[in-house]
This record gives sequence, C-alpha cells and structure tokens, in this order.
Amino acid sequence: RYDGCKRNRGVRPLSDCLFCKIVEGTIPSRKVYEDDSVIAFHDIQPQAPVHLLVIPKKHIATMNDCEEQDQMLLGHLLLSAQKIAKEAGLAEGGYRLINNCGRDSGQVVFHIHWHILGGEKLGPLNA
Ligand code: DGP
Repeated sequence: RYDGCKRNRGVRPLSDCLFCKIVEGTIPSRKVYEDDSVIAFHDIQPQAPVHLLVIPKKHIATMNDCEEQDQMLLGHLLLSAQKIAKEAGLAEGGYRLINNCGRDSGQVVFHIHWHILGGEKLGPLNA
C-alpha cells in the first residue's frame, strides 16, 4: 500500500514555484483530480482537445531530481494518470503522456509534471 502521501505532506512548497502555488490553491486551476500526493488540472494553453497536467504535490524540479525515495510516488502518479485519462474519456482512443525534462525538452515550469494529451489523432511526437 502506498504511504508516500504521509511523507510528502511534510515537504515544504517552494515559495516561487507556480505549481506549488496551484497545489496550495493560491493560484486557481481547473482541477480534475486530487489525492494526498497528486493533483491534476487543465493546462492553461491546451495543445489538444484534452490537455491535462498531472503533478506530485511534493516539489521536485525535474525528472533528473527524482530520487530512490520517490519511487512509490512516481508509480502512484503514473497509475493516477491512467485513471485521470480514463475519467477524461481517453481510454479507448488513447492518449500521450509526456514529461519534459530540462532545457532541450522545452520544460518551462520546474515542478515535475506529466502532460496528458488526447481527444484527437495526435501529430508526430517531435513536430
Ligand atoms: P512544460 O513545457 O512541460 O514545462 O509545460 C508547462 C505547461 O504548464 C504548459 O503547457 C503551460 C502550463 N501552464 C503554465 N502556466 C500555467 C498556469 O498558471 N496554469 C495552468 N493550468 N497551466 C499552466
């Protein structure tokens, strides 16, 4: 049973992190899912008919900053993404789950997140 939520509760948000503010509710978002360790909300600049972001409540800047202790959290996040995609009606048609890591990927928000994109036939990955 996943118990990372208890550990993550003690982690302090970064005061200048946009997504930490969304987690805290000081910046509003169109939330579609929340549990003790993960939230999901609509992307503000949708790139597909359905474009959601799934993030851990714990502040982790990038994929490169994940540690061994984040293993359960990351697994939980991916299984949450599966549920969220299903709830959004994407299970049958399929969807893309994307994490951008660092400069070359185009990551702009340095709080780790996965994009869920779907609702239409998507173009090539690197278009
Ligand atoms: P990335 O390039 O992977 O770091 O994507 C960051 C995404 O975050 C981008 O698609 C736009 C989205 N985004 C930026 N600011 C906000 C915001 O204030 N609210 C929401 N909901 N999404 C945001």
